[in-house]
Parts: sequence; structure tokens; C-alpha cells
Amino acid sequence: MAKRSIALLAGGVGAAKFLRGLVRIAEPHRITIIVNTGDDEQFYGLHVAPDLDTITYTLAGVVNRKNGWGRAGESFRALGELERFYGPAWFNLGDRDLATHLYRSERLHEGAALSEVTAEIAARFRIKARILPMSNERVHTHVKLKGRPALPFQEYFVRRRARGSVEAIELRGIEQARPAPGVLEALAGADAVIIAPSNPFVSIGPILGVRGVREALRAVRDRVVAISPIVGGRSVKGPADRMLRGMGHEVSARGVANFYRDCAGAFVLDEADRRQLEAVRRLGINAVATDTIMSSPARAAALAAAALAAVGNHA
Ligand code: FO1
Repeated sequence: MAKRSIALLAGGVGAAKFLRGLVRIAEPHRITIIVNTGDDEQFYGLHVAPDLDTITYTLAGVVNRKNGWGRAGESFRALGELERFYGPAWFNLGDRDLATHLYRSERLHEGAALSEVTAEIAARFRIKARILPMSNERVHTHVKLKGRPALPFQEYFVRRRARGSVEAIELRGIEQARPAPGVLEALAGADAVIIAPSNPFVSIGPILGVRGVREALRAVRDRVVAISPIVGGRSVKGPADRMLRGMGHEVSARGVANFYRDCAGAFVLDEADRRQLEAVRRLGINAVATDTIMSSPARAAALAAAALAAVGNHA
């Protein structure tokens, strides 16, 4: 069991899967998870924070395992009633999940910061790891498709099923966003900083865009390891491959490593991409190959151990 302190930069489902492994080899109370909030959206007057909730529900063991998001054993009766007033729903908010959004929204309305509310929710779910939103200020990710105006992220991802050629990602509000309390301290003080195998543009990109975060990572670059979400030229899940292509990047593990080269000293790619090790090393990054497909918590734990070892931390 690693006694070291670990910071994880996280999006939603991929990062949560990775965490199921990380908590097997590292003490949860030594883990700080810095979570993307660019995907947050208002529905029915409620503040929904999908990535924060995916991480929380996964660590609490109450996530819907099939989807990777939302609650297990969920029902959708309230959503059915909401459709009476608002028309057909395209974003599936379950009855149990709604309780979290109601609580969060009420507390934000009272003036609490998102980081405070996130800690309260985590405590109610008896989570020992520290979960931090990247910022208490609102950042709203928009996706610009070819020939169309930019869409809010959830409209692109869920309503349009991530179809279309992505030209650019807009992180609205990013210039004003300050890191949430504890974010920069966690990065500076960690024995290892792991960039989860999440989408580099819409999951990790917003976190790196928050004032001071990229600089904080550069300062500890030797302790930062990123994990490729691209295997064999395709994303393991989601539209990362299409985004890389659409925005003119190489669609490969090397293409992702290049994106992180200034702030990550180490990079984990899949065995299937072993041939790219030398090319990544030529970017000045310590590259290692291992099995990155997290088909079970045990495999996710092995991946977490390989990532820690790449920055000199052994589980
Ligand atoms: N993803 C979907 O593909 N369809 C949904 O209806 C949906 C609802 C949803 C509700 C709450 C929540 O926390 C997440 C939800 N997600 C849904 C997942 C979410 O869109 C994405 O996983 C993240 O935003 C990307 O990390």
C-alpha cells in the first residue's frame, strides 16, 4: 500500500475506472482528485456536475456499472413528470441522482462554494479520498463543429451523441477561473501527480486551463505521469480520437504525449502502441508500455502501479 500522497487529474468515466484500481494500491485519504467541471450544466434549474458525481458515486460503490455514470438501481419517475412541463428529456437524470443535484443547487444558492458542497456530498457518501472541483468559478465547455455554432458540451456529447467533426473547443469563463482551494497545494505537495486516461481536450484540458495549474505541473514535471486514452489509434471510449483528428493532432498515443509534453515527465501507453515508445521518449518523456485496458479493478490497479512506478513511486 503506497504511503505517498497522490494527486489525480480526472474527467468522468475513464478516471473513475482508474480510481477503482488506484484505491486498491494507495491509501484513499492520501489521494486528492482534481475534477473537471467544464461539463457541468443546468437542467430544470439544478446544477448538475457529471464528472464530480461519477467520481463520487464510483468511490462510494453506488455507480451504475454498465453506463459508468449515474446511480445503480436507478428509476426515472421524476424525469417522466418533468417531461410533462418541459417536453422530451434528452439528459437522463434519475430519481436518486436528482437528490444530489437538489442538495448541491440549494447549497450553491445559499452561497456555499462548489468545493465546500463537493466535500459535503463526499462526506455523506463516506468517501475518504479528497475530491476537489478544478475551480469554484463556472467554466462552460463548448464544442465547435464544422459549419455550426458552438454547442454546450452536454448538447454535443449526449443530445448529438458526439457526432460531427470537431473544429475547436471553447472553455468559456476559463480566464476568470481560479483554482479551487487546495488544488495548487495538492499538486505542489504530491509525491506523484497522475493525469487519468481521460479526454485530453474536454476532460483534462479545462483543468490545465485554470489559472496556475499548468505552471504548477511544470514545476513538478518529474513527478507527473499521464496515461494515454488512445490505444491503437482509437479512443478506448468517447470522441477523443475524432477530436485529435479534427483539431489537427496526430491520432496516436504519441499525439497525446505531445499535448502533455510540457507538464508530464512520464507517459504510460498501451502494449499495442509499444512501437511508439521511442518516439515518445524523443519528446523528452519517460515512456513505458503496459496493459491500459481497465476491464477489471485488478487490471486498473496494475495500471495505477505502473503509472506510479514511472515516476519513481512504487506501490
Ligand atoms: N451520458 C449520456 O450519454 N446520456 C445521459 O443521458 C447522461 C446523463 C447523465 C446524468 C448525470 C450524470 O452525472 C452524467 C450523465 N451522463 C450521461 C454522462 C455525462 O454526460 C458524461 O459522462 C460526462 O459529462 C463526460 O465526462
